[in-house]
Amino acid sequence: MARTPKSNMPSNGGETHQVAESGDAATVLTTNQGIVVSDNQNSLKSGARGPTLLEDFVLREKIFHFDHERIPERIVHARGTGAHGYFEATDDISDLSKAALFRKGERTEVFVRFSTVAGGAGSVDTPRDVRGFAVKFYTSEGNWDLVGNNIPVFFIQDAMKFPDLVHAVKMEADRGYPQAGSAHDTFWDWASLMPETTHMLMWAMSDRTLPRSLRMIEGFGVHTFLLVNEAGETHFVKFHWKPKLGLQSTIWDEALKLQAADNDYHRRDLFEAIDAGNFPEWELGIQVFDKAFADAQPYDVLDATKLIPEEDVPVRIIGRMVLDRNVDNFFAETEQVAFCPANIVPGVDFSNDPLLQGRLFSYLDTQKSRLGTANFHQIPVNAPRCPFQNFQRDGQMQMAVPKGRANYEPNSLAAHGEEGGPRESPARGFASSTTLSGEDESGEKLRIRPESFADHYSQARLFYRSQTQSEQAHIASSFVFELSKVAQLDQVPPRMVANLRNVDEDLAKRVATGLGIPLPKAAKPAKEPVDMAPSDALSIHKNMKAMLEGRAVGILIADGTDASELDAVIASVEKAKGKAMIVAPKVGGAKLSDGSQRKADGQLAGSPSQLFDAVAIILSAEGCAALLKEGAAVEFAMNAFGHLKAIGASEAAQPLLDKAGVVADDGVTGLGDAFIKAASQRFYAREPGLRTLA
Ligand code: HDE
Repeated sequence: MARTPKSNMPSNGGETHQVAESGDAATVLTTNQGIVVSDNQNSLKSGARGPTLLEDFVLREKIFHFDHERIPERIVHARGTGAHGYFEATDDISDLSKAALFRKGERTEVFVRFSTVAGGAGSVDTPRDVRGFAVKFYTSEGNWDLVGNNIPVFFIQDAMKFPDLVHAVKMEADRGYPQAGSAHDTFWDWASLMPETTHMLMWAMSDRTLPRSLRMIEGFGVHTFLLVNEAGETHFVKFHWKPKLGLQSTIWDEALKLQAADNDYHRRDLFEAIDAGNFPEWELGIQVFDKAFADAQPYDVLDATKLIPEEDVPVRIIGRMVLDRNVDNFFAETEQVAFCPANIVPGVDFSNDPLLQGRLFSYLDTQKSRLGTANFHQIPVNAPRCPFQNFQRDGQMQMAVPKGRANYEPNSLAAHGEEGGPRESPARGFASSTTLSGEDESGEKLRIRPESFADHYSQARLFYRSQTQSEQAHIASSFVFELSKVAQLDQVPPRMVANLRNVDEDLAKRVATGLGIPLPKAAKPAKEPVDMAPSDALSIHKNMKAMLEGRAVGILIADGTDASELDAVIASVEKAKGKAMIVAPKVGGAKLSDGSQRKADGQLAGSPSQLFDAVAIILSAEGCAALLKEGAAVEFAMNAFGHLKAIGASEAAQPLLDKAGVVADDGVTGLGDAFIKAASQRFYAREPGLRTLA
């Protein structure tokens, strides 16, 4: 019984057929072989209620393709989000590097992927975790991948330890939890036995791992690299990304509550900002130094657990990166993008950092396993934008169709009038320059850690002592929180605190007191730490910008809210380049004082204040009375206060503030200019009155 469904006509199953309006080949649904599909709702059966026929190639192809939709997720950095943009060189550094992308005024297309490290692809956006900051530059001389993090140092010094680090931090082998977090036995067991992790742990326990937005994080190349100029001269270099919106982090309680409010908080924030034309932007900076400087430091510049204080080598800004286009397809682009630190262009080179050297192998290997073929470079998001050709052939999913017989060289095919294929170019080609960098490159074969890598505590101390009081309290409290989750309380936390005694006595005492354990004997350091001059660049609080740009203000309203007050707040938030979001008990909105109905951007129950940077509460007396009975409204104010945010409130909203325990301070204002000024910042001084910090 043949059926020829008409446009949008329900079929026998109550399903809707959406039929192509014209026979145009571009709009009709086809199989992967280009056969036009006549029915995308029903499989081919023998009789209306009979068995499905194996002959149904449309069904078989559709299900077969679906069965293979997933690919292995990244072993680390599985959860991420990406965007397209461009890099523009703004300063002439031809004396340092011959790379075309650094020529002043040159624009290079980029793809950036931000990620968390420990969690699976389906985990949440806001655990306490390092953020990956990977940039693929499609330069005119080939692809350069700067695969960095939002923290300038790393947990380990040698690639040999990476699988151990990752096994320890990811969910535990026998029980499959916890997901996306380091607050568990195996991580701290391992970390407390590895003093070289101490500096990175300080960063990981700071608010750096709780970013407010991916648009408000720094990025770092971490390793020391080399810049190479036309004359072949080399300099050491460290790469830095500095966000235009300044640094901003959430606080721990807020991050926890964000996990309940919006699992996709960071990816949504990035996507919506780009979608609205508010393109995130970073400056690219370099710290350049030579062998004489490197040799004079108390640390080794090849050791990825060390940074170079910006006070010692200032960061010179050489370009800007703007992300101005969202992906069209998450899988095709963000999931399939394959970063490899080994992708490098003439003018940049690797140093002998043993962690970097290991990465040069790992990423190519992982991409082959993840994407299934040596031809992953042909996927559009990975393909260079400049011409590329060689004699590599075949393999799974070969997309190119090379012509002719030239798949080897040398060949003399051109002499017979055939295509001879490409040839090497000593003049333009990449020539390794590490022999010029002054590093050791000859000697015995040794499995050894250099003596110059032995100091594990001086820079951890430098980091801690460069923080504000509030930041120090956050660090101490996170150590307490994480170590409190460790079951072997008598073993692991004392071992960790023993290491912390080499960082800072006060920190160690705070953590021991917070855990309620006796202060253990200090661990014996491999090398005695030294005091370094504190560096303001290491503090988030000293690098925040008081601005509403890029931030969101949640405005709680209810029936009876004064329309002109509401409009005035929205106008002043938008004038300050902030985003005003109306929250009401019902998403259909509220009936305002002037009788008009105002639609909400979010329903109160699903739009708690942790989603916003500041809140305004604009209520009439009746509206306030109604909201006093709503737990979500009381929590809206209570959490905004607890998360150190500005609260601007109408007079009639006072009973709600009282019920929420909001007490007057600089961040609690009326609705005028004072609120806009307050909304551009956080009120860290409020915190000690609100919760016990270590
Ligand atoms: Fe990675 N890392 N890593 N890593 N890493 C991966 O590659 C690895 C390291 C970083 O958005 C993997 O494609 C080793 C440092 C980022 O796709 C894998 C070592 C830094 C991303 C891998 C390190 C990073 C990765 C997993 C020690 C900061 C996400 C999937 C020798 C400078 C890239 C993949 C993206 C991803 C290996 C250490 C940053 C397995 C062996 C240090 C941002 O290849």
